Amino acid sequence: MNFNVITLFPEALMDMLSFGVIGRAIKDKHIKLRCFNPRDWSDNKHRRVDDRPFGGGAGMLMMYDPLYRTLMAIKQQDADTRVIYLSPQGQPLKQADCNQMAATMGSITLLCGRYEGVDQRFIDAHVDLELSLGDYVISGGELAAAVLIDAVSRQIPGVLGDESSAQDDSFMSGKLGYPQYTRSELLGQSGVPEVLLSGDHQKIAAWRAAQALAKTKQQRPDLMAGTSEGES
Ligand code: 4G1
Repeated sequence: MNFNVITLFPEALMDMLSFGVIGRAIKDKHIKLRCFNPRDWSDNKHRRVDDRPFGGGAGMLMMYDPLYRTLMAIKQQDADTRVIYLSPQGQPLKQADCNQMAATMGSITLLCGRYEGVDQRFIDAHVDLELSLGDYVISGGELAAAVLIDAVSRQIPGVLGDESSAQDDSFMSGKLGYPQYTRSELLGQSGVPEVLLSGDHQKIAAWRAAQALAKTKQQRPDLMAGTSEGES
Protein backbone atom coordinates (compact mmCIF):
# COMPACT_ATOMS: atom_id res chain seq x y z
CA MET A 1 0.00 0.00 0.00
CA ASN A 2 1.24 3.41 -1.05
CA PHE A 3 0.44 6.57 0.93
CA ASN A 4 1.30 9.96 -0.58
CA VAL A 5 0.66 12.92 1.71
CA ILE A 6 0.38 16.50 0.46
CA THR A 7 1.39 18.57 3.48
CA LEU A 8 3.09 21.83 4.45
CA PHE A 9 4.55 19.97 7.47
CA PRO A 10 6.12 16.74 6.15
CA GLU A 11 8.37 16.29 9.19
CA ALA A 12 5.40 16.36 11.57
CA LEU A 13 3.57 13.75 9.52
CA MET A 14 6.59 11.42 9.26
CA ASP A 15 7.40 11.77 12.99
CA MET A 16 3.88 10.74 13.99
CA LEU A 17 4.13 7.46 12.06
CA SER A 18 7.76 6.46 12.63
CA PHE A 19 7.26 4.31 15.75
CA GLY A 20 5.27 1.30 16.93
CA VAL A 21 3.19 -0.90 14.66
CA ILE A 22 3.14 1.58 11.74
CA GLY A 23 6.86 2.43 12.00
CA ARG A 24 7.55 -1.32 11.77
CA ALA A 25 5.20 -1.68 8.77
CA ILE A 26 7.12 1.07 6.94
CA LYS A 27 10.50 -0.56 7.72
CA ASP A 28 9.15 -3.94 6.55
CA LYS A 29 7.80 -2.30 3.35
CA HIS A 30 4.19 -3.37 3.96
CA ILE A 31 3.39 0.30 3.41
CA LYS A 32 5.23 3.12 1.65
CA LEU A 33 4.82 6.65 3.01
CA ARG A 34 5.95 9.69 1.02
CA CYS A 35 5.32 13.39 1.68
CA PHE A 36 5.00 16.14 -0.90
CA ASN A 37 5.28 19.78 0.17
CA PRO A 38 3.32 22.19 -2.07
CA ARG A 39 5.95 24.87 -1.27
CA ASP A 40 8.29 22.90 -3.54
CA TRP A 41 5.84 23.58 -6.40
CA SER A 42 5.17 27.25 -5.63
CA ASP A 43 6.07 29.68 -8.43
CA ASN A 44 6.52 32.47 -5.88
CA LYS A 45 10.03 33.57 -4.82
CA HIS A 46 8.87 33.47 -1.19
CA ARG A 47 7.45 29.95 -1.75
CA ARG A 48 3.95 31.20 -0.90
CA VAL A 49 1.14 28.68 -1.13
CA ASP A 50 -1.67 30.69 0.54
CA ASP A 51 -3.85 33.63 -0.51
CA ARG A 52 -6.88 35.61 0.66
CA PRO A 53 -10.37 34.29 -0.09
CA PHE A 54 -12.46 36.02 -2.78
CA GLY A 55 -15.41 37.75 -1.12
CA GLY A 56 -13.42 38.49 2.01
CA GLY A 57 -13.45 36.90 5.44
CA ALA A 58 -10.90 35.91 8.01
CA GLY A 59 -7.81 33.89 7.22
CA MET A 60 -6.14 32.45 4.16
CA LEU A 61 -6.66 29.52 1.78
CA MET A 62 -4.33 27.01 0.15
CA MET A 63 -4.02 28.14 -3.49
CA TYR A 64 -4.99 25.96 -6.44
CA ASP A 65 -1.79 26.16 -8.51
CA PRO A 66 0.84 24.72 -6.12
CA LEU A 67 -1.60 21.93 -5.15
CA TYR A 68 -2.28 21.13 -8.82
CA ARG A 69 1.43 20.92 -9.66
CA THR A 70 2.09 18.78 -6.58
CA LEU A 71 -0.67 16.33 -7.51
CA MET A 72 0.52 16.11 -11.14
CA ALA A 73 4.02 15.24 -9.88
CA ILE A 74 2.49 12.49 -7.72
CA LYS A 75 0.30 11.14 -10.54
CA GLN A 76 3.27 11.02 -12.91
CA GLN A 77 4.75 8.34 -10.63
CA ASP A 78 1.52 6.86 -9.34
CA ALA A 79 -1.28 7.28 -11.91
CA ASP A 80 -3.93 5.16 -10.14
CA THR A 81 -3.85 6.91 -6.76
CA ARG A 82 -7.16 7.85 -5.05
CA VAL A 83 -7.19 11.43 -3.72
CA ILE A 84 -8.73 11.92 -0.27
CA TYR A 85 -9.19 15.34 1.32
CA LEU A 86 -9.44 15.26 5.10
CA SER A 87 -11.70 18.12 6.09
CA PRO A 88 -14.49 19.05 8.51
CA GLN A 89 -16.86 19.05 5.48
CA GLY A 90 -16.19 15.35 4.80
CA GLN A 91 -18.31 12.35 5.67
CA PRO A 92 -17.34 10.81 9.00
CA LEU A 93 -14.57 8.18 8.66
CA LYS A 94 -15.74 4.74 9.80
CA GLN A 95 -13.99 1.39 10.33
CA ALA A 96 -15.83 0.04 7.28
CA ASP A 97 -14.21 2.79 5.14
CA CYS A 98 -10.77 1.83 6.46
CA ASN A 99 -11.35 -1.87 5.72
CA GLN A 100 -12.56 -1.07 2.20
CA MET A 101 -9.61 1.24 1.47
CA ALA A 102 -7.13 -1.40 2.65
CA ALA A 103 -8.80 -4.06 0.49
CA THR A 104 -9.34 -2.06 -2.70
CA MET A 105 -6.91 0.87 -2.97
CA GLY A 106 -3.28 0.26 -3.93
CA SER A 107 -2.42 3.91 -3.48
CA ILE A 108 -3.97 6.76 -1.50
CA THR A 109 -3.03 10.43 -1.74
CA LEU A 110 -4.07 12.42 1.33
CA LEU A 111 -4.44 16.19 1.16
CA CYS A 112 -3.87 17.92 4.50
CA GLY A 113 -5.51 21.32 4.83
CA ARG A 114 -3.92 24.28 6.61
CA TYR A 115 -5.12 27.86 7.18
CA GLU A 116 -8.91 27.97 6.48
CA GLY A 117 -8.76 25.12 3.95
CA VAL A 118 -8.39 24.67 0.19
CA ASP A 119 -9.65 26.50 -2.95
CA GLN A 120 -12.92 24.69 -3.76
CA ARG A 121 -11.90 24.27 -7.42
CA PHE A 122 -9.13 21.86 -6.40
CA ILE A 123 -11.62 19.79 -4.39
CA ASP A 124 -14.18 19.74 -7.23
CA ALA A 125 -11.66 18.78 -9.92
CA HIS A 126 -9.23 16.45 -8.15
CA VAL A 127 -10.61 15.02 -4.89
CA ASP A 128 -12.24 11.56 -5.07
CA LEU A 129 -13.33 11.37 -1.44
CA GLU A 130 -13.78 13.96 1.36
CA LEU A 131 -13.60 12.48 4.87
CA SER A 132 -13.73 13.94 8.39
CA LEU A 133 -12.49 12.64 11.71
CA GLY A 134 -15.06 14.54 13.76
CA ASP A 135 -16.78 17.77 14.67
CA TYR A 136 -14.19 20.02 16.28
CA VAL A 137 -11.74 22.67 15.11
CA ILE A 138 -8.11 21.63 14.61
CA SER A 139 -5.12 23.48 13.12
CA GLY A 140 -4.35 21.21 10.19
CA GLY A 141 -5.17 17.94 8.45
CA GLU A 142 -1.88 16.23 9.36
CA LEU A 143 -3.18 14.69 12.60
CA ALA A 144 -6.23 13.42 10.71
CA ALA A 145 -4.03 11.97 7.94
CA ALA A 146 -1.92 10.14 10.53
CA VAL A 147 -5.07 8.61 12.04
CA LEU A 148 -6.35 7.45 8.64
CA ILE A 149 -2.97 5.97 7.65
CA ASP A 150 -2.79 4.09 10.98
CA ALA A 151 -6.36 2.79 10.79
CA VAL A 152 -6.05 1.66 7.14
CA SER A 153 -2.55 0.19 7.53
CA ARG A 154 -3.65 -2.03 10.43
CA GLN A 155 -6.04 -3.77 8.01
CA ILE A 156 -3.28 -4.65 5.51
CA PRO A 157 -2.21 -8.31 5.76
CA GLY A 158 1.17 -8.65 7.49
CA VAL A 159 1.07 -5.29 9.30
CA LEU A 160 -0.21 -6.78 12.56
CA GLY A 161 1.24 -10.02 13.93
CA ASP A 162 -0.93 -13.11 13.48
CA GLU A 163 -1.99 -13.11 17.10
CA SER A 164 -3.15 -9.47 17.26
CA SER A 165 -4.88 -9.57 13.87
CA ALA A 166 -6.87 -12.63 14.91
CA GLN A 167 -7.85 -10.74 18.04
CA ASP A 168 -11.23 -9.03 17.83
CA ASP A 169 -10.67 -5.30 18.28
CA SER A 170 -13.34 -2.98 19.52
CA PHE A 171 -15.42 -1.80 16.51
CA MET A 172 -14.54 -4.81 14.40
CA SER A 173 -17.57 -6.30 16.13
CA GLY A 174 -19.43 -2.99 15.89
CA LYS A 175 -19.34 -2.53 19.66
CA LEU A 176 -17.10 -0.90 22.23
CA GLY A 177 -14.50 -2.81 24.21
CA TYR A 178 -15.03 -4.66 27.50
CA PRO A 179 -13.07 -3.77 30.66
CA GLN A 180 -9.68 -5.50 31.02
CA TYR A 181 -7.41 -6.22 33.98
CA THR A 182 -3.88 -7.47 34.54
CA ARG A 183 -1.44 -8.14 37.39
CA SER A 184 -0.71 -5.40 39.93
CA GLU A 185 1.68 -5.74 42.84
CA LEU A 186 0.07 -2.69 44.46
CA LEU A 187 -3.57 -3.80 44.09
CA GLY A 188 -3.30 -7.59 44.07
CA GLN A 189 -6.46 -9.21 42.69
CA SER A 190 -8.83 -6.84 44.49
CA GLY A 191 -11.20 -5.13 42.07
CA VAL A 192 -10.78 -7.82 39.41
CA PRO A 193 -14.19 -9.34 38.50
CA GLU A 194 -14.40 -12.88 39.95
CA VAL A 195 -15.35 -14.48 36.63
CA LEU A 196 -12.01 -13.52 35.02
CA LEU A 197 -10.17 -15.57 37.65
CA SER A 198 -12.50 -18.59 37.27
CA GLY A 199 -10.74 -20.21 34.30
CA ASP A 200 -14.16 -20.84 32.70
CA HIS A 201 -13.54 -19.49 29.18
CA GLN A 202 -17.16 -19.76 28.06
CA LYS A 203 -18.35 -17.82 31.08
CA ILE A 204 -15.60 -15.23 30.52
CA ALA A 205 -16.60 -14.76 26.87
CA ALA A 206 -20.26 -14.32 27.86
CA TRP A 207 -19.35 -11.80 30.59
CA ARG A 208 -17.20 -9.79 28.18
CA ALA A 209 -19.94 -9.72 25.52
CA ALA A 210 -22.47 -8.51 28.11
CA GLN A 211 -20.08 -5.81 29.37
CA ALA A 212 -19.38 -4.60 25.82
CA LEU A 213 -23.08 -4.46 25.05
CA ALA A 214 -23.96 -2.56 28.25
CA LYS A 215 -21.13 -0.04 27.70
CA THR A 216 -22.15 0.53 24.10
CA LYS A 217 -25.81 1.13 25.02
CA GLN A 218 -24.78 3.59 27.73
CA GLN A 219 -22.00 5.53 25.97
CA ARG A 220 -22.82 5.15 22.27
CA PRO A 221 -26.48 4.35 21.65
CA ASP A 222 -25.90 5.49 18.04
CA LEU A 223 -23.83 2.33 17.49
CA MET A 224 -26.84 0.20 18.49
CA ALA A 225 -28.98 1.44 15.59
CA GLY A 226 -29.48 -1.31 13.01
CA THR A 227 -28.41 -4.13 15.32
CA SER A 228 -31.00 -6.59 16.63
CA GLU A 229 -30.20 -5.22 20.12
CA GLY A 230 -31.24 -1.73 18.96
CA GLU A 231 -34.88 -2.28 19.97
CA SER A 232 -34.21 -3.66 23.46
C1 4G1 B 1 -15.16 24.56 10.51
C2 4G1 B 1 -11.96 18.55 11.94
C3 4G1 B 1 -13.77 24.45 10.48
C4 4G1 B 1 -11.16 19.48 11.30
C5 4G1 B 1 -15.91 23.67 11.26
C6 4G1 B 1 -11.95 17.25 11.55
C7 4G1 B 1 -13.89 22.56 11.95
C8 4G1 B 1 -9.64 17.05 8.87
C9 4G1 B 1 -10.30 17.78 9.84
C10 4G1 B 1 -13.14 23.46 11.20
C11 4G1 B 1 -10.32 19.12 10.24
C12 4G1 B 1 -15.28 22.68 11.97
C13 4G1 B 1 -11.10 16.86 10.51
C14 4G1 B 1 -11.66 23.30 11.20
C15 4G1 B 1 -9.49 20.17 9.55
C16 4G1 B 1 -8.34 23.48 7.21
C17 4G1 B 1 -7.13 23.39 8.13
C18 4G1 B 1 -9.45 22.77 7.89
C19 4G1 B 1 -7.55 22.61 9.33
C20 4G1 B 1 -9.06 22.63 9.36
C21 4G1 B 1 -16.04 21.68 12.77
C22 4G1 B 1 -9.51 23.85 10.17
N1 4G1 B 1 -10.92 15.64 9.94
N2 4G1 B 1 -9.62 21.46 9.98
N3 4G1 B 1 -10.96 23.99 10.26
O1 4G1 B 1 -11.14 22.58 12.00
O2 4G1 B 1 -8.74 19.88 8.62
O3 4G1 B 1 -10.05 15.77 8.97
